[in-house]
Amino acid sequence: MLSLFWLGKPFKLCRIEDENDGDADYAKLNALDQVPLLFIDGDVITENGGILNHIGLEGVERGLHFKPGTREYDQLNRAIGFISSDLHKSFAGVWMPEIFHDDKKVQAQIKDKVVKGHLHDVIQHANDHLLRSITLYDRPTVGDAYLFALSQWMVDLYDLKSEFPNIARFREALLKDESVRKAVAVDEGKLKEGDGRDGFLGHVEFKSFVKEAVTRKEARDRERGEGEFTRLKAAG
Ligand SMILES: N[C@@H](CCC(=O)N[C@@H](CS)C(=O)NCC(=O)O)C(=O)O
Repeated sequence: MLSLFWLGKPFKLCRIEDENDGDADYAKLNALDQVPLLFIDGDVITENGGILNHIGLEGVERGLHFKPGTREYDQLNRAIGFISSDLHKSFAGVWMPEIFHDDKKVQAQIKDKVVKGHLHDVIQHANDHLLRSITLYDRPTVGDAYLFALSQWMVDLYDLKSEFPNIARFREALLKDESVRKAVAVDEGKLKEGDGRDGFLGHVEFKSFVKEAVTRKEARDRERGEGEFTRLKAAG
């Protein structure tokens, strides 16, 4: 979401306030039933890496990504890969310990072990090797937007200033940015309306979004004579 604020093109947000608000038809948009999802011109893009590269390449001139074929482009994709596969997924033991064990007591032990062990090590890597200065690449990119979103989850788990000082400095620097503060306010449910200045046009309700998006996606798939992954399957 932060990367969309930085891009500045018109967008609406759809939030799932409560998992019980689920809509079975959402799986027609993302068979993994996960967020985030970017719906653009009747097409669906899922996976943080897929979405961020799309937004980033729209915003190369704004500094959100780098031109394909450059060393910086490869480096930023590498960073997004690390953030997506290592860092993001390492929170699973904290947010969803039930996928590892049914017993609540064991779940609490899993969470504790992950926070003190594996997750700590991965954040340490980000702190020591990923953050060269106060941002990933001397200017805020879509990678920084992703890292910032995950750093929001770290705040309640760690004393960032003493344990991961580079992450703490990174957050402090980004929080001076008006778009970052807006994105946080939206995330906390404190900002509902957009004034369109930075592209934000407010919210769209979940069920009506799913209904319209499914209709448009199916029409688009029919036009092209393909479903998701058809071409990939044919190639593979
Ligand atoms: N590989 C996906 C992971 C996305 C992900 O883990 N999303 C979580 C929220 S942070 C989710 O939707 N969880 C619900 C579920 O898995 O049912 C990506 O990078 O976008």
